[in-house]
Amino acid sequence: MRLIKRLLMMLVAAVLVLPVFAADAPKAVKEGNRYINAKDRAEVVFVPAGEFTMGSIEAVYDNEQPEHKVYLDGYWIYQTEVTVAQYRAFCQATNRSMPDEPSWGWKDDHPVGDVTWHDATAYAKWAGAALPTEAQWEKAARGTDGRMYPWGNMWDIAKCVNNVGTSRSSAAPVGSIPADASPYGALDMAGNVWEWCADWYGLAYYSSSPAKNPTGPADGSDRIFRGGSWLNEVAYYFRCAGRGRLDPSDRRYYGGFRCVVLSPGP
Ligand SMILES: [Ca+2]
Repeated sequence: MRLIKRLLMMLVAAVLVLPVFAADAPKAVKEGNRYINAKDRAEVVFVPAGEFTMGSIEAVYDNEQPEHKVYLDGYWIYQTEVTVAQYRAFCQATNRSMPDEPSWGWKDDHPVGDVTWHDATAYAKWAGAALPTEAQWEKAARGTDGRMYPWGNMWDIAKCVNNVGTSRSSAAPVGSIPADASPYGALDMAGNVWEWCADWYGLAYYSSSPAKNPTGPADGSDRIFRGGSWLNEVAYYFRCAGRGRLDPSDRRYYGGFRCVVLSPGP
């Protein structure tokens, strides 16, 4: 009986603590701060306001040129891609169907894939968030020093979920490689799954984009898709400046997303 009483007391204590955790918002906005997004329990990291270097000097594709300075207001970005468990909760809450199951099955801690840009946008809205702009995505991945990969300038096969000679056959749990951390602590920005961004794709957009908070061309046919995936076999695709694109109604089983939050609350 004593054991049962103790278990009941622990249960009551847990219930009392939960609402406090759910309201766990940052008390101050500063670099390194983190909080949990109440809606989907996603961990979110802060990217402080300021300039960063966007694009590449020596690009294989012209669409990364010119390298240029961009100023962004501060924002919060999900530490990892949205997971299968999070996306399933969204589907259940909004009466949607899950995408087709991948060959390795749905695993709760894997990034969700096979979602369209419209699906990703709907999730972000449901979560009280948004898709990152292309500039927000790139700054979160590379910081302010113009580095090539989230961890630095040298390619390292061990530092992201990739298929560069690894014969991978699936995605991996989000955040499973701590060394794949950006200067702000965002994980999996190189590899695991490609990630939708909010912007339309524009081949020459960098030649005319605004220097402050760019949001992409006014229209287009494809949306931005960033960061490479577990399926890519060439290191080139994992560079922070690399620009992928895809029809917003298309879906790839190696493509998912993460969100940004502009106003995280008190
Ligand atoms: Ca990724």
